[in-house]
Amino acid sequence: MSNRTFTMIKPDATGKGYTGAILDQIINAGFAIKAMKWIKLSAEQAGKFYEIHKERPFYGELVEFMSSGPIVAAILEKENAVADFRTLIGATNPANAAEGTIRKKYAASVGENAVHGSDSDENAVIEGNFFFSGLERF
Ligand code: DAT
Ligand code: MG
Repeated sequence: MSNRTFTMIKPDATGKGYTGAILDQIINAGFAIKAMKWIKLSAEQAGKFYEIHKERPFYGELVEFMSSGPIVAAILEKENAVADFRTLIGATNPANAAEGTIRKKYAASVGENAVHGSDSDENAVIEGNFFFSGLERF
């Protein structure tokens, strides 16, 4: 089991000024930041990141949203990182997310849901490599 995951704080959350509070909650939950950057994706870059969803009906909306403002991308380390981070962020739809989770507290809708978390060890590596070179992490 890998001890790393990949996250993004999405444009809804950065735009509402939740970045600091979300990073606080992530760090307080025991995740160490191994790489981090504040960037704005182009529609082309967002489309490539979410290519796995390109047949889903919400793909266009997702790409437009993810390129609408700045994001924070980060690689996180903790024992059981992928599963524990998914627990910390809560269900995709904030209406179904558990009390106290990041999405419950900060997300407005299923489409604009504040944070991303990798869904497997394999995707955590792929997604981390999408954003960070070897020089940018440790
Ligand atoms: P998750 O981000 O919880 O892994 P996912 O991989 O199924 O969820 O979907 C990726 C993102 O796509 C999700 O964070 C928000 C968006 N999305 C998912 N389902 C959606 C829906 N029914 N309507 C609009 N956007 C949706
Ligand atoms: Mg997913």
